[in-house]
Amino acid sequence: MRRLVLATKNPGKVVEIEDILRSLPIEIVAISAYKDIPEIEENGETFEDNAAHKALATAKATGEVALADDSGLEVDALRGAPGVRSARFAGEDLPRGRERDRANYEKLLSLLKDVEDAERTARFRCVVAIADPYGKVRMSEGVCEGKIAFTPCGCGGFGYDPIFIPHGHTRSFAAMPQDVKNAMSHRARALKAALPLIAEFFQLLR
Ligand code: ITT
Repeated sequence: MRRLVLATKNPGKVVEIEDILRSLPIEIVAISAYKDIPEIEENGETFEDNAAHKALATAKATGEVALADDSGLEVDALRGAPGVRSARFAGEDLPRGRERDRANYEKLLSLLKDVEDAERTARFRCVVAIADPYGKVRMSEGVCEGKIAFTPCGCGGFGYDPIFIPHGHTRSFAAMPQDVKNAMSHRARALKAALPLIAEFFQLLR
């Protein structure tokens, strides 16, 4: 069995990535299973910078192939914000979790309070990076277009899911079953594009 380490501390991402990559003949282990991994700083200006940095640092620290996801929400009326700063939009010091998620989307809703329906277009973007301990990195990207709701709805998923309505749907990501989100999400698209890259990494390490 070959091992792929998920270089993320976000439990919502872990659930989705494990679900989407379930059919691969590899063992998938979250970084939380490892002790004494140094904290990985995330201060790049792009999703690519952050994803590559997280994957490489994790591959080097564990000695395994690592997969990282850097993602965020781009709102047109806010000229692409919160973008790479999506996780810490409401404040740098808030601890990870439901309260921070709520603070982030409440801030977004308040910034958009005077923005009408047609102007509430947005997209989730996800860059997946795969790296090995020798320094090789490959990346893929996925996008999911949609719009920002006026009020939060649903309790599934994580992050901005309660306020994001994917294009062609009437329910938010948080109001859909997980498998419906996973069939169309930015993360699912980036991971699908990453499948040949993952295969390539495991052949090279054979
Ligand atoms: P890791 O760096 O440990 O992976 P993180 O949550 O800090 O975890 P990011 O820096 O990539 O990850 O920030 C992504 C943020 O974008 C995430 O915290 C959410 O607020 C938001 N986000 C990304 N994908 C999302 C999704 O599918 N649904 C809702 N919000 C999402």
